[in-house]
Amino acid sequence: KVPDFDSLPEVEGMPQGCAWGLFDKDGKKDLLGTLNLLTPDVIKGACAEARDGVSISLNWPLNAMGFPLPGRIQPIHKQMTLKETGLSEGAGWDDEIHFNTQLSSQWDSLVHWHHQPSSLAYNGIEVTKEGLAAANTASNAMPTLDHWHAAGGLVARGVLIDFKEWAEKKARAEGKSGDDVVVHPLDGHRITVDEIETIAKDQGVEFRPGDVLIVRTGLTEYLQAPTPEVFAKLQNQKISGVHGTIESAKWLWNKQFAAVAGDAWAFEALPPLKEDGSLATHLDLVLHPWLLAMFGMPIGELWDLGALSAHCKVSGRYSFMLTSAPLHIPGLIGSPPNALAVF
Ligand code: UVW
Repeated sequence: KVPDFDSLPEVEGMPQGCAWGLFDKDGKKDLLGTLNLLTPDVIKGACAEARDGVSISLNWPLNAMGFPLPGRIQPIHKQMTLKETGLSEGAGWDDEIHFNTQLSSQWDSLVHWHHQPSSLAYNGIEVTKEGLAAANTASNAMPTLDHWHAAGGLVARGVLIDFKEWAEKKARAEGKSGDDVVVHPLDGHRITVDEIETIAKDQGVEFRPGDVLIVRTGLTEYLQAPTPEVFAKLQNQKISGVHGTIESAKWLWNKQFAAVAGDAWAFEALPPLKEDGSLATHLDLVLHPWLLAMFGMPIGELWDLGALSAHCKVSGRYSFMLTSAPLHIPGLIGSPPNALAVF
């Protein structure tokens, strides 16, 4: 049983609620964080969700972001005949890819965002270039995504919280119609834990320890082929997501989620807010440092949830078996999730 936020053992120099050391074993620093909640019983429960023979990919194409982003290059995908590679005169093809792992569907590993005042990552680990450059996963002491492979990847019960669907249903129930019903993911709605609980109830789903919480705002569906309206809204830099507050962080820990994910840009709503409610910068993100660095809870972003939403609506089932295996590259900071929802 994992202690709740207020009962977590004190970690010197860190605020209450820091989970460093909790999953350490045999004197070795843990590198998996809340993936430790995926016990054999939890995985068996997740597998029991796969009973309808339906599998849905949650992966946005690597090149789906319909416009350039500062600091995050567009993927370069080079396809070559075997002759062009110099390998063989035979007929056939190879390809090479160069991409930033944060531009499309992704996992943020536990080293992507640190506890800002200390610059320490999960478990108090100081992340260094030398550490990240470890030649293989076994010698890599940074809590990066490649360690998931030694643990068998991620198999968990996924739960979709379809905020967009619920908010638009609510708008219709309030008598709105036409464009007034649309809850746009670029209007910067801050989804509270009360709303998540209400949506779960409305969808008839209950959370269990070890679940992966997946929140849909509809964002990837709007970004793939951006209209002039989308470009105009992007200028405001208001992106819907889970409300980035310490209350949200506490709730996410206390629910014992193995990970969280969504189609939002940063999972948490942007821009972040300061404690007095005024707009802040990325330095003041709340859920990134709390989840990744303090809890060891991976964050999934820009997952493509349109087809999942449609299936959940038709089937009335909002829980499923979720599988995900990041790329296996030692020192991997972010990765396409290769995520599947199986019903
Ligand atoms: C933000 O852009 C805030 O998040 P990430 O770096 O995880 O994409």
